[in-house]
Amino acid sequence: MTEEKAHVFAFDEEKVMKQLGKEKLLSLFEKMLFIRIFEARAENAYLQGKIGGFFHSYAGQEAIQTASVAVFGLNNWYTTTYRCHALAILLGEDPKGLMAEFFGKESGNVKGRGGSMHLFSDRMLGGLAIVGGHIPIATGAAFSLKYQQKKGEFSICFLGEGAVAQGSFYESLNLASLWNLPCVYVVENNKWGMGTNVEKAIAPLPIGEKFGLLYNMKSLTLDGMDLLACIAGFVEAKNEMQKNERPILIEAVTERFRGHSISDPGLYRTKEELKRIQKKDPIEQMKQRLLSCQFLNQEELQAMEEKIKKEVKDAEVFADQSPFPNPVTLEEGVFAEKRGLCDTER
Ligand SMILES: Cc1ncc(C[n+]2csc(CCOP(=O)(O)OP(=O)(O)O)c2C)c(N)n1
Repeated sequence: MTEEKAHVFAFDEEKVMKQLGKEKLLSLFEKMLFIRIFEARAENAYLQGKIGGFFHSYAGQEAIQTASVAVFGLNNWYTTTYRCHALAILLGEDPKGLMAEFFGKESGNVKGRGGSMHLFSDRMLGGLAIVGGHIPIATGAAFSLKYQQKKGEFSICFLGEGAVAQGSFYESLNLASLWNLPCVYVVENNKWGMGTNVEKAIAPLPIGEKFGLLYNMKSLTLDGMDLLACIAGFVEAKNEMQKNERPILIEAVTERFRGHSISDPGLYRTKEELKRIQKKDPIEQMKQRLLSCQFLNQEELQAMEEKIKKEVKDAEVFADQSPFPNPVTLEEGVFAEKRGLCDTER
């Protein structure tokens, strides 16, 4: 089946640039660049055997969560998948703690218990590795906001297009629609669920439009490779939700630059295909815009890169030098019962 063409949200590039202004544009660009450099360094550490378990890069998708946090702000509930490094950075988690978590160290974001797929923050309910498992959690967070009458706060749920086939997606959108929950479902359609193309996995395409119609929700389809398009789209979503007090469905069309995880050689995409995809690099697009309107010059860009590299290097040194958790404390800080299932007292 071939994907029907979605109506991609149109926006006025100049207007968005003007509204954001030089300082904000530079800070958003710097955030995306930080995420890219941080993950590249961590991948390198992984290849040196310093990081165990899985590692899912967000490279190529940075514009989506950067824009979403910029527009909605920190004071909301956020939930995402195992591809969670960027969100934790954007919500202000210390890069040292994040890198230490990758390394499985006691000083890590969740004391070395979770690894790269399970990052948390005050308003971030995961980093969760079960595909679709976090969608009801986000919906519950939206319910709690509504129940407590917390106007102006939202629950923002990022998921991959692969999760759209899960029952948890259907049940969540159904309830959110029935109960007018303040939930933003952001499907980051990077076209691949591991090695399976979206066209072989999801029957109703385009996702945003079809599922929006099905669940009686407004939907927006965004160019997820373009920071400005994402900013404009999330502003529209926020305005709409404030006006109508209804959930919303966003499909951000994107591509990931790396394999599904670090161990995936990505043989399902040709080198030419990858090159074509990388031409749409959200960071490169923003860099060219900032250079051409002289908000940034080559020396400033270099200084920015060096500053980020130093901070990331410091995080790696911190992670390297931190101790592993003491095995005696294994059960501390985890949400689990001490007694085994075969305990007869149960
Ligand atoms: C319930 C469940 N089934 C299968 C898996 C194995 N698995 C991990 S990631 C993944 C693909 C998910 O793709 P998508 O939702 O598009 O997210 P992306 O990785 O592209 O960000 C699968 C099948 C899992 N973790 N959980």
